[in-house]
Amino acid sequence: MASLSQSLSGTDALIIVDVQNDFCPGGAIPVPNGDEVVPKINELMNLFDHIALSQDWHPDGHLSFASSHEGRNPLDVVQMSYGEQILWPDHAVVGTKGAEFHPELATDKAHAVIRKGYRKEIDSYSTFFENDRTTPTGLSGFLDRCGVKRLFLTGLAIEYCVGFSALDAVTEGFEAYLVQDAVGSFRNEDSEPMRNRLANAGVRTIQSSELQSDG
Ligand code: VGL
Ligand code: ZN
Repeated sequence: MASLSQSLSGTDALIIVDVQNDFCPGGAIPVPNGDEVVPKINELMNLFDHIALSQDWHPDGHLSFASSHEGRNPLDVVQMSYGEQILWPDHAVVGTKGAEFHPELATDKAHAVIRKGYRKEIDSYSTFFENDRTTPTGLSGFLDRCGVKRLFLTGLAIEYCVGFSALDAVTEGFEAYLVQDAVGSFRNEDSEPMRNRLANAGVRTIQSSELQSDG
């Protein structure tokens, strides 16, 4: 088999999705071993000229929280103005420890921090568009202005925020790669449908060991 190894250049960007305490062990919606992506992502940061972090950033009483809907529980589905919305435990609340990035994530190396989900009525899984599918986060503008063509996606979690970010990356005209060993999943068994959607959309997969800087 031909080597999948990719030489990186100035038109490549590393996208790090929601590596926050609430998505790591001990957090509100933990990804088992979610913190294991941190050292891998920190190493990858040394290879890229463009690095963007996303941060799930919800006000108190956000409508994606089950606690905002009388009699509802986490994982119930409700109807929002833009369609169906899964309800979650309170998480990534502005100003809380859970909303902060994992303490070992090398955030100093990032060039942009894109916050999402800060409008009370709209959730946001994707780092490009909120769940109404029309409100942009601004990430495409940043990447376009920097001349970026290829995106390498990492972070938490494949089923929601990483997955929808990768799908939008393709529709926004980028070539998208999922860095498999630097992406966490809530439950491996449940990530299959999203992995299939990504493959069908043309998102490629790669291991972090296959990436190298060209200079
Ligand atoms: C996420 C559920 C709710 C994620 C964010 O980062 O995958 N999941 N908010
Ligand atoms: Zn959220």
